[in-house]
Amino acid sequence: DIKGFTFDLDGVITDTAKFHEQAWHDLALQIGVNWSDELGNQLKGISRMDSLNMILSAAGQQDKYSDEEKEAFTIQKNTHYVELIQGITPKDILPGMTAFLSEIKSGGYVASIASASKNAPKILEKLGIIDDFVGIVDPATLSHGKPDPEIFTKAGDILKLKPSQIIGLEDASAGVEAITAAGQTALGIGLAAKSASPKLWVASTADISLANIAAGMQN
Ligand code: B16
Ligand code: MG
Repeated sequence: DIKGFTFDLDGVITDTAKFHEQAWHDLALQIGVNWSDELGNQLKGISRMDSLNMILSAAGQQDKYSDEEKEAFTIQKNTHYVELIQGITPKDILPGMTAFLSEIKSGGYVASIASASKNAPKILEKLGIIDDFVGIVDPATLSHGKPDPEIFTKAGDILKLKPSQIIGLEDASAGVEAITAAGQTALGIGLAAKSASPKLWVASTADISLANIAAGMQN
């Protein structure tokens, strides 16, 4: 029986992707790397340094900068990103998710956060829902990013549940792969998630409810 949920943040609870994209876009322009929407999409769910490496590789500049210079770029990007997310309010919670979180609470389920973002606690505070989660995995403690299962395994440990008792929610294909590899049931959201064949799938967060999940689990 399902007793808990592990949540990705960006693209599942709120759309911070647009702010990540803007901050990376401005940094790319500054260092003379061409930007494309495709590149922007590839960065979803990818850690900060891995994102910078992808941007530099796309321009054939993967060996151009020292580790110190790369560190400085990620700090600059994050400072800009943190400015951009200052205005987040509870209105920025994606459709259906406020209702789903209260359904979870009244149903006696537990929830935790499996986000690659080091800014997750700050964002959940601003959304006013940090208390709806038993805990948040600290991405600084991870040896491997998604699609490795580590982050979802840790999010499941926080819930003190077995993988078979957990549904993980993800919008990125690497995230769906990570959930499935952790032995949890993947609920994929949107087209990008579909390609990784989650057991459960919805087109939008607005379609997520305990009743829809129960119906999908019977298939
Ligand atoms: P930060 P998720 C991910 O969030 C974002 O999708 C990704 O674009 C970002 O680079 C990553 O977090 C790290 O975020 O720079 O704030 O630590 O989808 O795993 O919730
Ligand atoms: Mg995501």
